[in-house]
Amino acid sequence: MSETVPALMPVVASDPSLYGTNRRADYLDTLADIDDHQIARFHERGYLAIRQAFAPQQIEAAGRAMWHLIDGKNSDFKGLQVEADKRGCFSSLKGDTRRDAVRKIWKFVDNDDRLYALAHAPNILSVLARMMNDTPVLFQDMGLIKPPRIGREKPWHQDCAYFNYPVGTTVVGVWIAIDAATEENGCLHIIPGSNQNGPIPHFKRRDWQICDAEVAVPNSVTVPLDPGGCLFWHGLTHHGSPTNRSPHRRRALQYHYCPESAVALTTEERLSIYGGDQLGVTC
Ligand SMILES: O=C(O)CCC(=O)C(=O)O
Repeated sequence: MSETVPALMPVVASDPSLYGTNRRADYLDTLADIDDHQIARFHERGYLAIRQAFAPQQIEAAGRAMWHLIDGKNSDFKGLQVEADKRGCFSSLKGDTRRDAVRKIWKFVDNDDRLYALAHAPNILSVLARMMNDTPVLFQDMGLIKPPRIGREKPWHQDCAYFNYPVGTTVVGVWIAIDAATEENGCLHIIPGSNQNGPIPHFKRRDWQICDAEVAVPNSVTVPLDPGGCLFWHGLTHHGSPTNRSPHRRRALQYHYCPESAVALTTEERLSIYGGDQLGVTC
């Protein structure tokens, strides 16, 4: 998610013992179901999952926008993260071979009106404002792609371990399913209530992540979503996603917001909170 992410490594199947599938998240049907009680639940449990947040036409348009950027149709756009072994030949790749070589796109909201519109949808911003009790400011935009059979694991982490904001800042991630996200193709797994335990040490292992031995897998739930479903989660909520070993692609958009009044930390200050090595913790 940031400069701390190591270069992509060969795809290795995620360890199934880290990703339980026995329990599902609780869901609301639509954004209109988010009342004050649900805002309080968000702070208690660290997430709200919404079955249908966006109209099918908006999601189809966002999916086309992602392909437009990945297919190289917008020469101003430079935010592609391509697999290391495809970087040399990427410009000559076409069709699915090209699309499957990309793991991540970012910094696109100013390049595409369709993706900007989703990030600034009034009903999303109004939910965020109630969660933060402040005006939400978009500070990161990403598209996350797990191609069929080779989509990578995102190991368990807290998003706030990547961002330079003080503990106590309500950072919120909004993850929008563009394709169906299933347990087979690498949907998100989260630990309800883990946001209440504060920051925990992160280590550079397969990624910048929580130590595998510290993940409370028995408390985790899966968050499958149909296209147009979305997940709001608190920046301290533990979450991760396994590899995609299915024949189905999984694309998602992920937007991160902070309160307008948030102040910035330095990276050193952040690492003095989240950096396992700096804290002298072993993993
Ligand atoms: O899309 C995913 O599988 C996980 C993304 C994620 O958790 C992140 O980038 O922080």
